Amino acid sequence: MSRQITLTPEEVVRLCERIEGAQARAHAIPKLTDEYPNMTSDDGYAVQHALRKRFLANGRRLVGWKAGLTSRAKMIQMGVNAPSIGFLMADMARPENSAITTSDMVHPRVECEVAFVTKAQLQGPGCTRQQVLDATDYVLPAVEIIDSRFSGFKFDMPSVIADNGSSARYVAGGRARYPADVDLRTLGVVMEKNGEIVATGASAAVLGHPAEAIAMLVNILAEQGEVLPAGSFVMSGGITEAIPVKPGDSVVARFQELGSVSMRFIE
Ligand code: OOG
Ligand code: MG
Repeated sequence: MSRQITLTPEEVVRLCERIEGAQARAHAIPKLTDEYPNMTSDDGYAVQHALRKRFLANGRRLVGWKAGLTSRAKMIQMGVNAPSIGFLMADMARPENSAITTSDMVHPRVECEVAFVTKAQLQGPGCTRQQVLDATDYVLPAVEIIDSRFSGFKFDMPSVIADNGSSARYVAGGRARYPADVDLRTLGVVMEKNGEIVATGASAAVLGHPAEAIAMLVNILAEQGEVLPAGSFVMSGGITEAIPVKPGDSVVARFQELGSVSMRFIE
């Protein structure tokens, strides 16, 4: 499959710097396709790749990846029709039950996800759900805090991919389980904000089975000539729509069989 790149290398660097600045200063920018209407998803991945190289060069550590836009609820909420992937750095993690600052984000939202930790390398193309399950050490519940850098949280595929899939923070916790000990299709989740239920769902909402999202991620990595190393932390995508949060909010995500993940938000 040939990649469709329309941006010049100089434009990739320029857009990478624009995204990096918006992330670092938490300010919203217009979606990239306003200026580059012919941008493709492959162009988006070229910008994301440049961003990852820049972060690594700055001494930041890669811990894993995230699949995004893998449930219908998320695709409908964001008006897109395909999944995407993004990378996760160690410094994006926040401890369970901690106070998470919001002044360093534009318009954060929370979503419940099943996370996988791998014990063997996974490689595409053609990676399957079963290969993912065989390579999984354990699964655990996670909350991703996404924060699009685009005005109004509105974007299209090329733009959101360049913005690293809106990745901002993540909190893992609850109870780790072996994948063979739980039915990963039927896990119920309840998201509470300030004691009220704001979203509910079941894990099958993620491509029928969350391991399917990890296989999809591995296959997208393969298109970029990359593998998923053993020991990776990988999030499979929001099960329900994402919920906006502001200072003062407290959030609990309760997962059947996997326990719960809590956090609160401060200025
Ligand atoms: C894109 C990121 C999507 C998920 O879990 O679906 C994502 C967005 O909605 O801003 O992380
Ligand atoms: Mg997510």
